[in-house]
Amino acid sequence: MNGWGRGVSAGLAGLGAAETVAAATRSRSLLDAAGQVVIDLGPLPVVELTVQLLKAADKPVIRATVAATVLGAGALLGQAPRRVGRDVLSVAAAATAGAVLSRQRSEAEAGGSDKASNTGLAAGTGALMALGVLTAPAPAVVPAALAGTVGLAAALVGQSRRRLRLNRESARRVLQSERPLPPAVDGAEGWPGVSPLHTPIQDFYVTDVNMRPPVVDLRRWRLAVTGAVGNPLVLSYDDLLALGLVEFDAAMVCIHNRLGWNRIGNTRWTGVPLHRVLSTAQAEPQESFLVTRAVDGFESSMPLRLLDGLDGYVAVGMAGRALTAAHGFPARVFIPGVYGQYTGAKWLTELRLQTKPNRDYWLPRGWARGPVRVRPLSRIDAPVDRARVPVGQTDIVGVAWAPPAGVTEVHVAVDDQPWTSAELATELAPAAWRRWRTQVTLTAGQHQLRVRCIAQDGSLQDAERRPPFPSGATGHHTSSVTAS
Ligand SMILES: Nc1nc2c(c(=O)[nH]1)N[C@H]1C(S)=C(S)[C@@H](COP(=O)(O)O)O[C@H]1N2
Ligand SMILES: [Mo]
Repeated sequence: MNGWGRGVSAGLAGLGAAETVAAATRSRSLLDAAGQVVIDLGPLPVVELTVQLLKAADKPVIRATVAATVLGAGALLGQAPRRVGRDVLSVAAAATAGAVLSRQRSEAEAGGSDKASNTGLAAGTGALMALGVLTAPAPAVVPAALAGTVGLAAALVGQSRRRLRLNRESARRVLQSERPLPPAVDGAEGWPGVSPLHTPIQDFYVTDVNMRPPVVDLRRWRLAVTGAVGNPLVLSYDDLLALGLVEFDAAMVCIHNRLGWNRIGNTRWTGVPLHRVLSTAQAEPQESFLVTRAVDGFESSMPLRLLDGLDGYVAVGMAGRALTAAHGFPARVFIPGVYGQYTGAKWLTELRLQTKPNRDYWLPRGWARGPVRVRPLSRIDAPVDRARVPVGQTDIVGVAWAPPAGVTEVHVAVDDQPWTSAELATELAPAAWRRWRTQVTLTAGQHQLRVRCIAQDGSLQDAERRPPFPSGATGHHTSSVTAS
C-alpha cells in the first residue's frame, strides 16, 4: 500500500468513525457542519453561481465536496514525508476544526442532541481513527478503510431515515380550518402539459440555508412573541392553532426563480392570520419592525406597516396537512406577494417586535434590506424548449403570477409577430398563480414562443432580462420549437 492509498484509507476510517459517533449521540453530521460553514460564509457571487448551476442539487454536492476535501487531505498527508509529530499535528488540526465546526449556527430544539461536546467527541474520535490508520501496520489499512466506508454510509442513511420518520409523523396531522375553501378547480384540468393548479408537495421547491431541515420536536416547540408587546406570549402548537386557522391559496416564489424555473409553488395554505397573533400579544403599533426567527437562528424581518397593505400568516399547513420538515414544520411566516427570503422564517420560533432595523441573515451576505415584492412573471409549460410540433395549429399552455393582486391578462407572441391575448383559467385567488392557454398557427421551421402578463394594477411584466440578484428576475420566458 502506497502513501496515497494509506492516506485515503485514513480519511475514510476517520470520517466513518466521526459520523458514527455523531449519529450515535444524535448530533449533527460532521459533513453537514462543514457544509454549513460553506453556506454561511460563501461570498455572494459564489452562492449565486452555485444556485444557478446546481439548482436543487446544491446540498448533496456540498456534502460530497466536503468529503472529497477530507479524502484529498488524507491522501496528501499519507504520501507526505513522515516527520516527528506530523501525524499528531495534523490530527490535532482536524480535531480543532471539528471543535470549531461544532460552534456553528446550531439546530437547537431540532429534536436531537445539539451539544458542542458531542460534535467535538465525534471529530476527536475520527481524528484518532485517522491517526491509527496512518501509522498502522499495512494489513490493517484496507479493513479499516472498509469499516470506515460502511460506518459512513450507515450513519448518513441512519440520519436521513430518522429525519424522514419524524417528518412523516409531523405531516400526518390534518388541519381543520374555520374557513374551508371549495375544492381547487379553475377549468384548466384538461389542458395537456400545464402545471397542476396546486403543486404536489413532493414537487414543491425547497430552499433554505440548512444542510438538512431542522426536525422540530413538537412537545418542546414554542412560539414566543417578544419585544415591544403589551402581552408577551409563549405559545404551544395547540395554543397557536386555538387562535383560529384560515385557508388561503397562494404562490410562494423564491427570489432565485429564473425565467422558466420551478422555484415557485402554488398551494392551499392553512395558517393563523398574523394580525390575530400580534393583537393577542398587544403589539405596539408605533414599533416598526417584525423579526421572524427560526430554530436555527435564521432571521428575516419586515416593517410592521407592511402588514397594513398585505395579508400575513403564521402558516402551519400546506395542502391540508401539517407542514413537512422541509417546508418549515411546525410553523412559518408567509406574506403572499413577498419573495421567499424576505417573507419570513420557516421553523419559526420567535416573533420579535423592535424599533431598530434588524440584522437579517441575508443582510451581511450582500442582499438589500427587504422586503422585496414578487415581480409579475409568466412561464410557458408546453411546448417545452426544443420540442418538435406539427405544422399548423399548436396549443401553448402555462402559468402566470402577480401575487398578491393577481393576473388580468396573458399575452403570447410567435417570433416577432404582435402579441395576442391568451385564454385565462378561472382565478383561484389573486395571490395564486393563474393558468392560461392559447393556440397559434406555425409554418414549417423554427419558431420562438414568448409570453408576458399584466397584473391587476395594470403593470406590464418587465421585458428587460435581469438576473435574480438583487430584486428578482425579469424578462420574457421563451420556448423555441421546430414545426415539421
Ligand atoms: N428558517 C429559514 N426560513 C426560510 C429560509 C431559510 O433559509 N431558513 N429560506 C427562505 C427562502 S430563501 C425561501 S425561497 C422560502 C422557501 O420556502 P420553501 O422551501 O417551503 O419553498 O423559505 C424562506 N424561509
Ligand atoms: Mo429563496
